[in-house]
Amino acid sequence: MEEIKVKLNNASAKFFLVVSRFNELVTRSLLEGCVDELVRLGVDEENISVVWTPGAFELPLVAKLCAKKADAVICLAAIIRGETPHFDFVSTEAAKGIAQVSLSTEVPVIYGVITADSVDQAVDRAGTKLGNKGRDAARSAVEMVNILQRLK
Ligand code: INI
Repeated sequence: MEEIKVKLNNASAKFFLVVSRFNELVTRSLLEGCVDELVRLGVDEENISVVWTPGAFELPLVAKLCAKKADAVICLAAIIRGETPHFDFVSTEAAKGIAQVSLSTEVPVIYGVITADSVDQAVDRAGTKLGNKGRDAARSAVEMVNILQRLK
């Protein structure tokens, strides 16, 4: 039986981080956690580029263009439920779009998106009580780059 398990570090891969400016208080913390974790995993800061988008809805298109230049793209956003159905439209399209970009480009596009009912819940997942989803996204990105390098 062959079992593929890859290491969780990579010194030479290039990462594009696509970050939503909507709920910037939260997404800046996701970005900080993500960059810090990438560097801890051996990624050279020179190999990290950051692109800001207006909101989560715009992540897929920008991620698609970034995928042409990167070994992995990490999408970071915070979608917080409000009084309108906007939350459902934005979160569905962001998730669907990110998955589509990854499958069509064969570049890992990581879903580092918090969906929460309140700002407090989002903050909990952006570096306080419940970890930092940006850090989790960094680890997933490095692992996926290494898996693809092994499989291709
Ligand atoms: N974008 C987010 O990233 N988070 C949200 O919580 C959010 N809400 O709730 O509206 C949001 N909306 C903006 C959207 O992503 C687009 O930028 C906008 O609709 C323009 O296309």
